[in-house]
Amino acid sequence: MFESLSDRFDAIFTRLRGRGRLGEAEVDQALREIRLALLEADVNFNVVKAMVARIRERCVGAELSKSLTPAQQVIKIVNEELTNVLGGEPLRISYASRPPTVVLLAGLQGSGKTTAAAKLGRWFKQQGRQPLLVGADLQRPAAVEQLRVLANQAGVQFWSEASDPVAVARGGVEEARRRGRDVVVVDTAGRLTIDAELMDEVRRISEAVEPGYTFLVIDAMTGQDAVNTAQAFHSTLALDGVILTKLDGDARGGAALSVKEVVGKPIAFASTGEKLADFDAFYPDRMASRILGMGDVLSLIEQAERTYDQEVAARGATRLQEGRFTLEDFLEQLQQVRRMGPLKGLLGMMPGVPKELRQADFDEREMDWVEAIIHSMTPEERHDPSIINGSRRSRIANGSGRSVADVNQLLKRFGEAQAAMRSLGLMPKATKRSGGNKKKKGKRGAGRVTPPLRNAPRDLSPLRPR
Ligand SMILES: Nc1nc2c(ncn2[C@@H]2O[C@H](COP(=O)(O)OP(=O)(O)O)[C@@H](O)[C@H]2O)c(=O)[nH]1
Ligand SMILES: [Mg+2]
Repeated sequence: MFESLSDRFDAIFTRLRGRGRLGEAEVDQALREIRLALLEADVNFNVVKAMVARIRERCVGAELSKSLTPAQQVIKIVNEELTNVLGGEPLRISYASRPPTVVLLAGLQGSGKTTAAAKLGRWFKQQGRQPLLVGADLQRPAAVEQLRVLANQAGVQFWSEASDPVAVARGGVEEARRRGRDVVVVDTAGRLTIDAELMDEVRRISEAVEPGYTFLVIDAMTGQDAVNTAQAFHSTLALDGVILTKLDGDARGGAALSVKEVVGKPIAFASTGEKLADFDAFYPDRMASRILGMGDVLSLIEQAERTYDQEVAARGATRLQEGRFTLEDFLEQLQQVRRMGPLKGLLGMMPGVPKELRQADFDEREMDWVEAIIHSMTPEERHDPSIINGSRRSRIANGSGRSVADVNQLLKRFGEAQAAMRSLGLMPKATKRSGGNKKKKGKRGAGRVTPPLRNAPRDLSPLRPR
């Protein structure tokens, strides 16, 4: 579902990230591509137009966040607008103070009403409710039987009788009261196309049972037709929301992206397969992130915005560039990153991080140890680790409760990191006296290697804003 759109967004954002500064031209280009991607995903033209206009407006007025790169800011805006288009907040069912809460399902034939009724029954049951499914589709005897079988599979109670649909629906609500059921889901008959008779029937059922919720079931695979159907139904029947089915079969997703804006009613539930379990409440924000292929990167961005002190980050970067990056700076950066939460959690939220790494067990204590060792150094030592001789190493080890080998290991890693920065041109070659330039790394500690401080500085580098 949404694969092609996801791929398009991925390409657009990758290009955007590759640019340092984003001027008007770059943003325009990205917006053109976004517009095309949405249109190709069969999103309603007016919806696309309005959405792109809003994104443009916000990008131009750029709510400049100091801790995000320009590309991240654009992505954040696109994600928020996509979430809005998909409905904003997820629908929260409020149950009738005088039970039962009646839920009426309407829709064209084959849209997935009967299946959705059973799935909804199962969902309500999971919410701790006692639903009753009522079969009011009396056009075909098989329809009632289908619901009975599905209800049975879902472990949900079922009721119907041979009379007319309005009477069955009304009778179903009375039956629910008798049985002490607190939710009633009424399945109704559909037609191949919208006709007056069908509309009249659902309307009469609706008047008879006064539903708390009327959901229109629409088949996502029918694209913009689904949206037009929704509009037609909404003009007759006051809809509370839409149940979008067969999302598993719809690679484009245009219907999902158009319903809310065109009909004015949100997607309440989404069905993604034939099995009863392939169904859930619809979460616009999660769906948007999924379409944008971002893992949970937005939570990550928000976390960074909340906790990352941009001034400190900038100070670190400057010192790096000037070749004055010391253990003191390192400690400061490390603490910044750690404030964002456990490393494992952060990696879990980053897209593109290999699964092995996401699932790896990080020993957060190792970072505690690194901090302890640096804390046990004097300011002079932090500025120029090359003065840390044997007796200083013992003192630092004692002070931090770690072994001399651990101290050696940290100094070695820091020396190597500086060497790496130099080779990347981040630090001038041997022009400064401070830092680890003069240090002969690993000299004293070599040969006594303890478990390396594997996860400390190196793994943090991707988290530093560029
Ligand atoms: N792949 C897939 N099939 C679905 C989904 N929802 C319903 N179906 C299938 O669509 C067909 C019509 O569903 P049904 O509930 O009988 O539609 P109704 O005529 O509106 O009651 C059935 O074969 C269902 O198994 C879905 O989300 N994904
Ligand atoms: Mg049916």
